[in-house]
Amino acid sequence: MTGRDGVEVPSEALADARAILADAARVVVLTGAGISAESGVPTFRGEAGLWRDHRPEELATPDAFARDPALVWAWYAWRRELVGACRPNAGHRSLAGWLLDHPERRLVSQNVDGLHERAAGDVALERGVEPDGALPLDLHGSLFGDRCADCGRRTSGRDRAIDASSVAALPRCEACGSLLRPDVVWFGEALDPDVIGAAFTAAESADVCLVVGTSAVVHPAASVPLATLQSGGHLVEVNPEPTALTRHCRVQLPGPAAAVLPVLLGGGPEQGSKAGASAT
Ligand code: BJW
Ligand code: ZN
Repeated sequence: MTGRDGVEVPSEALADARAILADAARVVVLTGAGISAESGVPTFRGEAGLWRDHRPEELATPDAFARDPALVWAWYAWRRELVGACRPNAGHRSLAGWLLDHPERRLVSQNVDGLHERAAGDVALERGVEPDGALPLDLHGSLFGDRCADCGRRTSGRDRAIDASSVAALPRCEACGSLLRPDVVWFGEALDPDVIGAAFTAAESADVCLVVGTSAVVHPAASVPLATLQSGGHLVEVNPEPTALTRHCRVQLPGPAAAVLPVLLGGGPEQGSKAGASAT
């Protein structure tokens, strides 16, 4: 994981990004797994990614679940435990505070970890306001939700202990008795049309799309910033690595989100170019 302390953010790029955001009447933010990396949540791709040892089609597809539901559930039970012990970091908190300050900014997330929701709740509570303006449109569902694989009935999976030792032990729907599955969007499945529709509407009318911690290879999520671009808006990216979108960006801020966002958006070290942010 990238070191947190003393990350240098190029001051010229930082000034450009701040100016672009200050000039924008409407901003949409798209986040990916990288924003949660410094909370301890593994990303999907890359050296330390979740899929270094598993191919996506072995675990995150409807076919994989039909073939071996216990294997898929074992992976999700492990991730629930891991992510459940993680906390929002300075990047989530900074973003939540910035969104609460400006209702014309919209957060769209590919993440299923619930850390944006928790940061929004924490920051809103500290301010004595409602968290709604900082809640994300969750494109890929929630790691902590369950859904019946047959009738679609949704329930919370937060307090459910998963025994994935055999298919017989897996959780079942109380309404119809079919297997429950995690309430996430797998490859080949359609995103909720209302959610992805709202994301594109926000992106099309945005002057800027701030793209944070995503490799931008999974569609349709990766097309959200392109909608802003096609409508004449600009992209600003926060990512320690170049991505599929970098060549389209007005500004790329190379660094970890937990360090860069507090410097860019506030809620961290004031006005300096040295981003000594830490996970909270
Ligand atoms: C840091 C950092 C730090 C590190 N700070 N940054 C068009 C073209 C080609 C293919 C398609 C297309 N349209 C659709 C497809 C097919 C497919 C797809 O996109 N495939 C491509 C991969 C080739 N898409 C789908 O199947 C989608 N469904 C669909 O299109 O349905 C159509 C349909 C219509 C009608 C009926 C039926 C069907 C669904 C996609 C679902 C994706 N689901 C997953 C799993 C969710 C559940 C789970 O978690 O288990 O979502 S896949 C996985 O990838 C997860 C993520 O949300 C998603 C994106 O990953 P993300 O967030 O970008 O993570 P990484 O790891 O890739 O990147 C991390 C980044 O962070 C890196 O850049 C690092 O550098 C950076 N980073 N540390 C900041 N500290
Ligand atoms: Zn059911």
